[in-house]
Amino acid sequence: MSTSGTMTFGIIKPDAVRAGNTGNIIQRITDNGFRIRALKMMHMSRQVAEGFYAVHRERPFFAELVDFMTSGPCVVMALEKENAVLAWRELMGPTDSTKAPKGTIRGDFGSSVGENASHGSDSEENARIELSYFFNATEFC
Ligand code: FUP
Repeated sequence: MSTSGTMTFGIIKPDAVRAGNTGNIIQRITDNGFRIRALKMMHMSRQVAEGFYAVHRERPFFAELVDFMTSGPCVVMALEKENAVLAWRELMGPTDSTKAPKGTIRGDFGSSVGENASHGSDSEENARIELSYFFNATEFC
């Protein structure tokens, strides 16, 4: 039986990679039934980070967000599961790590609203946009 589910886009952010939590976070992802369809480590340029977060460019935290996302390598991922968008956001927890419950990725590995260890798409449409921003069709396994 094949249950392919849907895909979402995730990032293990530079704070979590720097702290040595890449493996811990990938373990949680697979323990929670996600299939990793694509994954790579990359160090975002300013242009790539600004393009990715273009929707936030007028927000007061935009410069800080781009500084943070370009501060070191991150890991970008295509994650597949039934209702992957919602399932991944539940596993990450709320945006602000200081308010995220223990047991969530942001609660356990993040430290603030900005340095929150992970990203996840907020809709299936944005998942498709974000996946194609970082991956070519040939990179999905
Ligand atoms: P999320 O969908 O949970 O990633 O959250 P948002 O789209 O609201 O925010 C995107 C990123 O902007 C967050 F991951 C962190 C950053 N951010 C701040 O740095 N300060 C804020 O007040 C809100 C968001």
